[in-house]
Amino acid sequence: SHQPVPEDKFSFGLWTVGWQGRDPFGDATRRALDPVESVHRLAGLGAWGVTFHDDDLIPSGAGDTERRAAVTRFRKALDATGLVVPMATTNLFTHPVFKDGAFTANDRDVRRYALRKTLRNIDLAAELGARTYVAWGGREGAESGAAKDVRAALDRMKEAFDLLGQYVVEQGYDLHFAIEPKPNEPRGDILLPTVGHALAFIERLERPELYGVNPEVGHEQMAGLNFPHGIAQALWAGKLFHIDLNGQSGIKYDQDLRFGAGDLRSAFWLVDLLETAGYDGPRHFDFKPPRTEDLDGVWTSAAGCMRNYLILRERAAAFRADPAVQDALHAARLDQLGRPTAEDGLAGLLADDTAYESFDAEAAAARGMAFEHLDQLALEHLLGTV
Ligand code: GLT
Ligand code: MN
Ligand code: MN
Ligand code: MN
Repeated sequence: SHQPVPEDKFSFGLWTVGWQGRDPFGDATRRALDPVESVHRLAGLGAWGVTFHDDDLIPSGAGDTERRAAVTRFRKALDATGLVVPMATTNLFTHPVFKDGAFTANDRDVRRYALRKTLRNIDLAAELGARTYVAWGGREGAESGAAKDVRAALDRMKEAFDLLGQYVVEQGYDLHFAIEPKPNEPRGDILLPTVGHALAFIERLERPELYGVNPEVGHEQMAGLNFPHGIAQALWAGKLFHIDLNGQSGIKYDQDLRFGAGDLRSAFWLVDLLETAGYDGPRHFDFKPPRTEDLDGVWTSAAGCMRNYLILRERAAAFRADPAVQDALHAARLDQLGRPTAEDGLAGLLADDTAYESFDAEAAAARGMAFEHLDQLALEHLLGTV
């Protein structure tokens, strides 16, 4: 069935359905949503979890009493609906103080403020039971050359993440971090622009095991990259801690379309990968219902994200189960790719005449790979013609 249930682990950011449609050229087209209202609506649609930035829940500048009241109301809504908070994050991009970044701002006092703001919300994340803390460094970057010493900025980025890691360890929180890459927007160029950059950065941290990635579909596609390939490498590295699902049509501004819109073929292969790899983390939607929509359109868009995932999950499973596909996979020699190249070791490889001296490269070159047949079967399953 295409009706989502909590076991599907679908989650939404408060800022997604709550986006009022403000863009660089136009004002808001929708009223603000009360987080409590969003929790109830999402639960009604079959979602499992809800996520937030500190500022989505607690108006910035709120005093302690107002802060407590906001958290208490939110928790009541969670208790009433059964929705969980699998992840939380910090808003280090909206306030003008972050115009040159947060953890890597040139101004040291801004960096210290950003860390304190994050540490404060980590306490709230732990209090609400979150297991993952996302860090999207949207303002960490530059529009010009000499203004940012990138090596120094990476030193500061590492310093920040090491301090955050130390804090969760010292507090005994069961929380790990997921770094979210993005190539550009809002900065001209953002640091840690792709999954690959983030994975390499993580290995330089003091406690690499505490950090993984939170790749977003559209962000990798903005860089022209193959999203399922990036996800496969993150899974291979044991670093897929979280994922932001949405839609994007090619290399342009960050569209944040509902999941399934945009590059549908890529979405099909993504769902196929997540499901066959046994990824058991949240399926988190980070989309923006277009500003053409009223609130009915917002909930239609949110429901569509989940429904499209479930349809693709069904189509991908049917593809894998189809005997014709199994034959085609065999003809395409996927089983051979799964086999080590030299079980016989280096000595065996060197001693093997058939590997080189008598290897017939012309005959091997003449073998067709039969990939077109396999891909046509995939397309037919996606289109629902089989
Ligand atoms: C912001 C950004 C998203 C990030 C969120 C987490 S906020 O909307 O565009 O991609 O995932 O900070
Ligand atoms: Mn995101
Ligand atoms: Mn995005
Ligand atoms: Mn976004």
